[in-house]
Amino acid sequence: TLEPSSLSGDPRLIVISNRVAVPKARGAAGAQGGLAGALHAALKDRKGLWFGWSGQESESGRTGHIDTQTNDGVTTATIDLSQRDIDEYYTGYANSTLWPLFHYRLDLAEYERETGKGYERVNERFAELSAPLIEPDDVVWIHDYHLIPLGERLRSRGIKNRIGFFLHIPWPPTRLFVSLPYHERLVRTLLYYDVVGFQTQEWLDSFLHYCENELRAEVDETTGQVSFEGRTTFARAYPIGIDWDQFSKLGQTGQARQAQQRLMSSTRRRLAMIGVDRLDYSKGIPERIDGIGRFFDRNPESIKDLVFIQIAPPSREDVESYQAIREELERKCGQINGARSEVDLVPIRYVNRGYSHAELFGFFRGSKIGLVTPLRDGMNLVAKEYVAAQDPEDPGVLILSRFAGAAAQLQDAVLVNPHSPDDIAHAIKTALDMSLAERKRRYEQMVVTVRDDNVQNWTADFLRDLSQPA
Ligand code: ADQ
Repeated sequence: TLEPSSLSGDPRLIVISNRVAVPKARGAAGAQGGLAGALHAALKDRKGLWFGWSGQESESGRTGHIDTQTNDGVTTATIDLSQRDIDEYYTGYANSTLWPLFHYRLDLAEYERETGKGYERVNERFAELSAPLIEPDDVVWIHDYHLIPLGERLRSRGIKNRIGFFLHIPWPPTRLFVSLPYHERLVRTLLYYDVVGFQTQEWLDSFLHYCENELRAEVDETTGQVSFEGRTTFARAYPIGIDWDQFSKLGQTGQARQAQQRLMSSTRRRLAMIGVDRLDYSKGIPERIDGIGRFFDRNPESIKDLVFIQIAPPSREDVESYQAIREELERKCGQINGARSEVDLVPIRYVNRGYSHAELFGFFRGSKIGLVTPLRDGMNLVAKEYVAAQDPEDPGVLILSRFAGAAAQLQDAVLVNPHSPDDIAHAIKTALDMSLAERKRRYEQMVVTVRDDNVQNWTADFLRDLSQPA
């Protein structure tokens, strides 16, 4: 019998990312959301393979043990890492060097030789263990800042396949990026890919600027073609989206309805404003709380009409700056609540846990204002989920940072400078005063983008470019 993959003629797909979302984790509360589902769908269509770290610590990574499982036509192949690998590659270079630098936080970026070496060592280990799994016609798609050098490492092992790379986070301006020791070495490895994808034109432009001005590569800005040392790479913007079909259906689930009900009955007549983020300094949560504090200072009478709910499960707790942000947030929420609460009235509810997408849908729908105010964000899918969850007849207002990648697409949000408490306070006032007609007009513009630029189209666009030699 003909398999679907041979019917469509698509080559087999290999996805390589730091972590692998095993099928049973789908739909569970967590930070992988629509992306894991979309990659699974693409892998399923093409009888693909997903390779990455298991998330487990053990010495077996050294012996080259690969744990393989096949479910639903998708094979996952995972390896463990040693504690030293995790400390240097993951907690160290990826999350304490590249993450802060790429989010414009030079003040938090640590430049340590040892972790840089660990990063290269683990990328080499990924290449060593994944290369034998790659067959000549496979198309290989590598994800995110943990694995920038992996394509070049695979090439050095003789892999000639089409290999693409997608960066989920911003690409910083050249003047910041050159503060990274060995920055040129890192960018050179990117030019071994056939296609390099970014979330927005802005990040793409920064990358091309570096290639042209630091590397002296030949750059065609209209096509994104970068020619360097006899090789050609295409750099393009592919804005990621949500799984619209799956997410928009959640509104019909009992879980979503109950969550909305629970939220609304607990706030009684007060209007809910909501923020949902991983607890990360890039998300601008303390700055958001300052903005809300400023709003209450200016409009003390509104304490009885408004409640702000911040959902933020801890992440990357091994990194010091993440412990610091957690403490800062607890202090700020405590201060505002201490100063402004009544016995039966607490202005800020701060919840340190994750929820399922169905529950989040209900919370979003029950909230008249969605506050998405990262200081810097590759895209930000929460902004899109908030829009997707609104009632078309009575939609809430999205307040969105102009520094989120999503702002390039969601121009009908109320755009703010997340560093400015005044700006956030003013935006809240604007949202509260907004007429139904205006709310609907903005929602209708945004929902078209959220629906059409969905994660399936993102996958298809990237793989189309990767599969066709240009
Ligand atoms: P993240 O920084 O994790 O992703 P984001 O895109 O906002 O940021 O969120 C990803 C998913 O996590 C969303 O589906 C969201 O619902 C879920 N999530 C967030 N907080 C949650 C919570 N408290 N409880 C449950 N689920 C929660 C990185 C980049 C982004 C980019 C994505 C995808 O930093 O800029 O949009 O990858 O490319």
